[in-house]
Order: sequence, then structure tokens, then C-alpha cells
Amino acid sequence: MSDTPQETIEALAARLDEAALNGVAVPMISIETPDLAVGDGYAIQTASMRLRFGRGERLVGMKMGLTSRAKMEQVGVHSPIYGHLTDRMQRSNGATLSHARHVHPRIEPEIAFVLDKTLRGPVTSAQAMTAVGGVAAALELIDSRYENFKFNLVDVVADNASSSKFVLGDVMRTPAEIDVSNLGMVMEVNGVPTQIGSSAAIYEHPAHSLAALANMLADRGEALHPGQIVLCGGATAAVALQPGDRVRLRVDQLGTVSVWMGA
Ligand code: OOG
Ligand code: MG
Repeated sequence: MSDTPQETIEALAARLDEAALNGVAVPMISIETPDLAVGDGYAIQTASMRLRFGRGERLVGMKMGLTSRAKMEQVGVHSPIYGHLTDRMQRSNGATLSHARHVHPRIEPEIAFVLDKTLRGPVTSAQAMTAVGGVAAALELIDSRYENFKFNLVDVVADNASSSKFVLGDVMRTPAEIDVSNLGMVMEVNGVPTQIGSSAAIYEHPAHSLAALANMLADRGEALHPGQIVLCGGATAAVALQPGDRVRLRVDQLGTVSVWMGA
């Protein structure tokens, strides 16, 4: 652990929280405070979540990020990370989002798990899957609060892994009904297939992502709980959205999920 004072952690959390609330970019925190460790990044993330919970937001799940090669290469950070999902980040399938409320939103195709049991690491991928009640297609809207969507590992961890909004598809299958290891995923923007991939790109198997999340949380004495949603990470690079863009993701056996980026 580093010896970063708690007041520095709280001040940086407040800065990132305000940037997210206002949709206005801030400089990378690592410029001003270069000695932060990854653990400090998670402490800042946790402090920023406390600010959200204080405003009445409710935790509904967790997200993994940087679990595919394409995503790591796109942002130049090569370690999987996690973030928190709250009820106010969730939108319904087909929802309209506001471009103006975001800094520089990007969209990415994901697989979501909904847990029906407690999941506490350490676990293997197979053990992790026994806690999964449902599998769905998902879109995640990421919106780094940093200028130019540029950050290092500590910066992005502190910024709740760039998470902004997420949408689940309407089709929910049980793990017994569907093999999630290699599902085709086609993300269309304005009707044009823009990213084409497979769930196999997500940490080689989305179950591996879920287990890695449970194991990272276990290191902090935390667990996943029944009812929680887990986003396993983008299967392809994310796509920058402009006002008016319509996005539709099709996933083998999991139907479609769509959003419209309004003004
Ligand atoms: C970091 C968040 C990554 C994913 O699915 O890989 C992420 C970023 O790309 O800004 O959500
Ligand atoms: Mg993501």
C-alpha cells in the first residue's frame, strides 16, 4: 500500500465525480500526483462511489474492463481492471442517450452475467459460472473523464474504469442453455457493421473474466452478490459516437440490444 493521505484520495474522487456529473474533461490525475499506486486508484474509485451512494445511487453490479486484446491495444493499458455499476448508469434496451451530457462517449459490445448466488473468490472459471443465473447481450457506453480519452492504469481505475452507461438485451439465457465461449457479436452503427467479434475475445472466455473479477474482489475482502450484473468487458475496440448515431449489437443466441445517441 502507498502512503497517499486520505484527503488526497477524497479530493481526487470529488474531482472525477464532478467531471462525470458535468460531462466535462479533467487532466489525468497522474500528472499532478505521479506517485499514486493502483491500490490508490481503487481507493479513489471507492471514494467516488461513496459520493454517488450519498446521492441515492444504488450498486447493481460490477464491470470488468480491458479484458480483450483489442481493448488493451486501443487505450494502451494492458491490465484488466474493474469498476462499479449503479442503477443510474443502467438504461433500457432501445433507450436514447444524451451526447451533450458526456465528454466523448464510446460504445462497445459486451456479454453480461446476472448472478443468482453469492460469488466469493478465490474461484476457477468453472466455479464462477455456478453463480450465474442469466446471460445477456450488453452495450457499454464508456466516457473517460480525462482529456483526449488518454490515461494510465491508475488514472482509469480511479475513474471507475471509464464506465458511464450500460444496456442489457431482453433475451436472458441460463448457462445451461447456452455455451458462452464463442458467440458471434456484430455491432452496427447506423446500419453498418462496424465491429465484428466473438465472446471468445473476452479474456478468452467470459467466464474467465468473471472469475478474475471475483478473485480481484477477494483480495480486498469483497464478494459478488445475487442479483448483481457483471459486464465482462468489450469484445472489440470501442467506437466513438456522434449525436444521432444508432447502435445495434447482435449476439448469437442472445438477440439484439440497441441505443440511440441523441443530441
Ligand atoms: C477503459 C474501460 C474498458 C472494457 O470493456 O474493456 C472497458 C476504457 O477503455 O476507457 O470498459
Ligand atoms: Mg466495457
